[in-house]
Amino acid sequence: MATDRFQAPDYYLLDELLSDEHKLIRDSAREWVKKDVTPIIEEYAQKAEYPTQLTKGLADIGAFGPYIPTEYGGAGLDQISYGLIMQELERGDSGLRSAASVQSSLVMYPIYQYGNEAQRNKYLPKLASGEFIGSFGLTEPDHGSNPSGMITNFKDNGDHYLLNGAKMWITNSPICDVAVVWAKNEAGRIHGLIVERGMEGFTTPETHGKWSLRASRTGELVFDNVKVPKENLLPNKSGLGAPLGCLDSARYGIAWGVIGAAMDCYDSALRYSQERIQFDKPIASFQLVQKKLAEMITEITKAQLLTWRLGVLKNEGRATTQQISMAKRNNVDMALKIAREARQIHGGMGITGEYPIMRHMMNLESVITYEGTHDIHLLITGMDVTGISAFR
Ligand code: TGC
Ligand code: FAD
Repeated sequence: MATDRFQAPDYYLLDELLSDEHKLIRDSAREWVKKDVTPIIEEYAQKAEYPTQLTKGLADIGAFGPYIPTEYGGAGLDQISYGLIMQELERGDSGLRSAASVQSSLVMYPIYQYGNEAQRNKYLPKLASGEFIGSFGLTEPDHGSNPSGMITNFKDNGDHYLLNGAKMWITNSPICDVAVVWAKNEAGRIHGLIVERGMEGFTTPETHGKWSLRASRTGELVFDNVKVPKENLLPNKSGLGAPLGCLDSARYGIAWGVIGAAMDCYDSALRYSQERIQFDKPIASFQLVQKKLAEMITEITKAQLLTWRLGVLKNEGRATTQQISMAKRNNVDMALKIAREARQIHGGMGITGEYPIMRHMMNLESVITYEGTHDIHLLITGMDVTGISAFR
């Protein structure tokens, strides 16, 4: 097992922009990842298993509902703290950050924001402590980038709703206790419903054979005449804007998270290039290797600045959907390119599990697609600057 020698790059002294509390939160997440995640994550990714034993640690570092108020079990932190936790988790593995993103922004956030007091009290503390694992069902087999076309639906059936349909590509579906599911009512309006494991007709088949996010469980949510109690409908928001509001929060976390993956790849490539001798010199002496490293640290620094500013805007309630799209798109692309360059610097060793590079690279192939593809985010920016939608 390789020792974790990670040293976080901070070329523009961005630590000076963080409060002492931010640094404390970031450092405790970083230490936890070093101690509990990096020693085992490669093995779990190779086995295609989610390390369930990490759930308690995730809860302890505040990764489940970082910005959810403490009265509901959340950590009551600000948006920059949330971002920093995501960065440290994804430095470990995108699968872990995914688990925290889904639980926090896609399950706890809608229950907190769109739910009533009874729903908040019933679900949020258990989700915050990791006693419950949540999943979020928006994507369907025939409706990915275009969720408004969804066919999953529910009908009023007296004292309950009858839910039918299927969701696909759902993170944590095979292990979830509760799922926030988006479905259309008889009038075609989208609503969120809380579906619990054990409800008759609700199944969660696993998706196998992924080359990406192997340490994360993915599957379907299938509803065959599931009787959902009426009190499980999220009452305070409906329409496509409701799930899209959750995505704003999760995409923001991803924009921070992938910087962690990029930092890990850069850090590993820098060290390897200083230690690996070819032609009697460290390969770091060669201009072509230096070009790669110099461009990596430049792109990481730009992404750190973009994301820090976005965090400030988010704390002030001023970050727009479109600004979040830009950061998600830019930073995932940046991280993926850095992973590919870092892989080259490691030569043949870069394809092995002895270094984290190939695992990050494969993970990022999912991250560039989920939560809105690279091109969908480009079209969101295009629409914002031109005022013209090019989606349809
Ligand atoms: P459009 O007409 O643009 O919007 C429909 C309504 O929604 C409102 N709206 C928003 N409201 C709140 N927050 C936002 N971010 C919003 N964006 C839009 C909008 O104002 C409108 O409201 P109203 O009142 O006028 O009806 O919708 P469209 O059908 O044209 O679609 C736009 C598009 C393509 C940008 C959108 O649908 C989209 O983002 N598609 C990508 C789908 C996506 O990101 N799916 C992610 C699934 S979850 C996931 O991947 C989890 S991965 C988990 C992990 O980390 O492991
Ligand atoms: P499609 O929408 O079919 O897109 C295919 C290609 O067409 C893309 O390149 C896309 O950019 C392009 N395209 C589509 N429309 C346009 C357009 N108008 N203009 C230009 N190009 C276009 N979903 C959930 O709901 N919950 C989850 O927890 C979840 N977890 C996931 C975990 C993993 C590992 C993965 C891979 C996906 C997950 N998803 C989840 C689904 C994810 O959000 C979708 O895969 C994503 O939104 C894209 O949908 P799609 O795969 O159907 O691709």
